[in-house]
Amino acid sequence: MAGEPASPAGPAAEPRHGLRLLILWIAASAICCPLVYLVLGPHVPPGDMSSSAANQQFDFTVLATIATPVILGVLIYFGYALTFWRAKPDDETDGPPIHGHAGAQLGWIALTSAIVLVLAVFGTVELWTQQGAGAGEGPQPIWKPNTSSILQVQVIAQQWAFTYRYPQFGGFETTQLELPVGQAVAFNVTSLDVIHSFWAYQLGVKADANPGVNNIAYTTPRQQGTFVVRCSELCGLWHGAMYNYGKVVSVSAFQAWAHQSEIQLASLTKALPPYSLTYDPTVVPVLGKVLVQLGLTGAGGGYYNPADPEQP
Ligand SMILES: [Cu+2]
Repeated sequence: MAGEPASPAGPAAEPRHGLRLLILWIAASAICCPLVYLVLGPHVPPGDMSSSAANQQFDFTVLATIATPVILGVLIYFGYALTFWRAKPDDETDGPPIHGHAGAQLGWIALTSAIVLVLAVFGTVELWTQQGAGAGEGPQPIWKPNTSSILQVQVIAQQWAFTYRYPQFGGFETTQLELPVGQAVAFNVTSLDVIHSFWAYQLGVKADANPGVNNIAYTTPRQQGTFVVRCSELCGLWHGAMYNYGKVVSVSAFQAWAHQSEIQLASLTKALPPYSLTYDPTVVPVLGKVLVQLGLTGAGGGYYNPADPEQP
């Protein structure tokens, strides 16, 4: 200590830095871990609007809670070293020599390995029990919801919009995405041109949209409300404008909307290619001409092109 006479006991007078650090670290972790899990957790994106979103929020919260003691350990050591091991002005002497410590090295390897392996098991279980956790599982999903009642929604990405077909309601196609609350949904995601990515942010759903591929993602909406749909794969000039909003509504409101859309869009649906899991992109320009000839492009299911000033 400054001003004190040098102790004849020498190093024996050093405080027990390791013990101090350990106590500081345990106390800070005991305070901060519950705060991260209980207070921050409910605000972690993407929220809990659907089963997959809630699942992701839980996973992120668990990871943040596990990371908290690691971050605290680094910051506390950093702060402690700056405070107590700072070189005094004009002190040009060397610090004490550092020796290897087999126990610390083995402990470090064992602990970090255990954390990684436990998290690998945790991640696999979370994917499995949550039917792919809202991610695209490809054309033959290995994890499916435990129910035969699944609403099929086809997501058709194209430069630069998403359209949706509802095969259980006559296969009508629309630019509006509506889903019933509490109902398992299978998104069948495909593309008509380049690679896009269907990202329904608040639903915690993200699946690549590849031409000629049916990429399936599952979720179950839990709350009514609006969610954002964005393209999450750079897909050309108007990629940034490739977004809109979807809605989760009551089951009765969804049924009414779907039946009404089926009837209203019936003439357009007849001109569309029959519902299929993928579409031949070379047919699309021909289809566009047919729709124009039939005067059907303004019927709500047309291919909106933001680059074309002629379109509404
Ligand atoms: Cu896109």
